[in-house]
Amino acid sequence: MIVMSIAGIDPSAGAGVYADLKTFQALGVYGCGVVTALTAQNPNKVVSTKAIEPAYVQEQIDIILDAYDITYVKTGMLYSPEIIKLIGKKIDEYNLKCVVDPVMIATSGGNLTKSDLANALNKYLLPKAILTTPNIFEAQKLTGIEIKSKEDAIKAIKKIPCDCLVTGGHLDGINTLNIDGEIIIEKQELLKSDNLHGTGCNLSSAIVAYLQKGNDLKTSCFKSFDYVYESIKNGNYGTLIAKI
Ligand code: PXL
Repeated sequence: MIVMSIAGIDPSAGAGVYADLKTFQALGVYGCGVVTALTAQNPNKVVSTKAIEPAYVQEQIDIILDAYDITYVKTGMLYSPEIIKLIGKKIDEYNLKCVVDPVMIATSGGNLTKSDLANALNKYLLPKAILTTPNIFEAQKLTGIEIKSKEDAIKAIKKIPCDCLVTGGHLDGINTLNIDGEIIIEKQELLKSDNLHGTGCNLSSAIVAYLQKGNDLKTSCFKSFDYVYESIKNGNYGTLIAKI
């Protein structure tokens, strides 16, 4: 029952690897965490990031997979095209099933990476992923299609080179999914909250946890909507409301 997150560190632990590990734990799976970058931030702002060298990211992945038989992996903040390319290679090498949270912009609105990662994601990673979970801004960057409505989201999702969930947090709660060519719309109630930091991280790691537990992709997405909804209700402290 072992899964892996490959992402950045947020020391406030609402987002990034620390948050992913807590979600894995809350949902009853053991998680490993490979670090791609450090950040200095709190839930309101990111003040700086420090990348880990791609060769050292590789060393972490190889030593974990030397010891553990892992299938399901999620990626979060990958920081650079070099690291994105590396993860694409590792998916092939170890036959990984990867959920890609194409982190480019935080829920708080701040850019999390210096370079434009959309091209690298489209070229090296998304074609090898089992699912990607962009918010509307990330989906816009990946496809070049401006998203202001459900119809825009459907147009964009068809251009993304893998199964995809465009999250509805910035689109009136309308989640748009493309799973095996089936377009699914799932509208959720939006909760008022002053802490939405890390909701995207928690969503994608919940999907991986539910997949590991034997659910199919669509079921894993729907169960994860409920998990994140309950987390936000609890001030976005998901582990307090473990629903196993
Ligand atoms: O939620 C996106 C995200 C991912 N990874 C790290 C982050 C954030 C948002 O702040 O800090 C490390």
